[in-house]
Amino acid sequence: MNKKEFRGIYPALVTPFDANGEIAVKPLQKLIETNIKKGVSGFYVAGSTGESYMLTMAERKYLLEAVMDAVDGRADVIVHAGMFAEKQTIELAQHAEKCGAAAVSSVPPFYFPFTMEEYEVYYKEIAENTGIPVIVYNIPDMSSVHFSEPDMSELLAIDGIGGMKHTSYDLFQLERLIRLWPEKNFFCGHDEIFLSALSAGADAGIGTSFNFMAEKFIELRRLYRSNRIREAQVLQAEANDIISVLCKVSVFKGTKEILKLQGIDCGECRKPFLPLDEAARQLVKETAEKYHLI
Ligand code: MN9
Repeated sequence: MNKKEFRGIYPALVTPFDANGEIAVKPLQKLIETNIKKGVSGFYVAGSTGESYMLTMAERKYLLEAVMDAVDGRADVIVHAGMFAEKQTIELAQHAEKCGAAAVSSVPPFYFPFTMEEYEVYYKEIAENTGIPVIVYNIPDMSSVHFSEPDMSELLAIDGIGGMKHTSYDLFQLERLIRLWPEKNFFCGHDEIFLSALSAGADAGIGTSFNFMAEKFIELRRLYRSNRIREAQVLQAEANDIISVLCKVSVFKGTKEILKLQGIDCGECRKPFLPLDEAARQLVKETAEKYHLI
C-alpha cells in the first residue's frame, strides 16, 4: 500500500455553483489557485463541505476532474467517494485513482444501522478495489455512526486503510488511536480544535474554514511546531471567533458568503439548503471585516 504521509492544511473545498445551480469551474479554479499560493498541502473534494450527497455520480466525477486539472500536480487531492450504495463508492474510488488522486475517503454507510462486521467489509472492499490509501471519515454527529476506540482500531487495522479524518470533538479517542497506529495518517476534521488535535499528535487538518483562511492555520501549525504555543493559541482563538459566527449562521453557507466577499463567487448551497437571510449576511460581513478577511 502507498504509505504516503499527509501533513499540513487541506481545505475541504466548497463546490461552487452558478446561478442555475450547476457546478461552476471558474470560481473553483480561482479558489484552488488562491489556496495553492497560500501554501496548502492539498484539497479534500466532495466532502460534507462540498455538498457531496447533493451531487449526482456524474457531477462527482466532473468535479474531481475539474479539481485535478486546476491543481495540476501541485498539491495532494483527497476525494470523498462515500455513496449510499457500496457499488457506487467503489466506482467513485476507482475513478479517483484513475484521475491521480492521492487518497480516497468515505463516511461510513449510514441511515440503516449496520453491524461492525458490515462496516469492516465496506472499508475492506474499497481498499481491495483501489491502489490508493483509504481514509475513514469519522463524523458521528452527522452520520450517526459512533465508532468506539476499539471499533475504529479494527477499521485502521484493515490493509489499505491509510488513516482517518476525525470530525469529532473526542480528543481522547484521537490521541489513543494515534498512539496505537503511529504509521497511519490522522486528519483533524474540526477546525476549531486544530491546535488541540496537534497536541494530541495529529499533523494535518481538513476543514471548511480553510477555504477562506488557510493562512491562519498554516501559521498556527508553524508556531506549534516551533514551540510557540501561546502565539498559536491566539491564532486559534481568533479563528474560533469567526467559526462561532459560521456555526451560528450555518457553516457552509457562511463560508460561501465570505468567499464571495473575497471575490470568489461560489454561489449558494444546493437545496434543500436555502440562502442566508439578510441579517445573517450582514453578520458574516461584519465578522469578515472585523477579522480582516476582506
Ligand atoms: O471538513 C468540517 N466538518 C464538516 C470538516 O463539514 C462537518 C469542519 O471544517 C467543520 O465545518 C468546522 C465547523 O464545525 O469545524
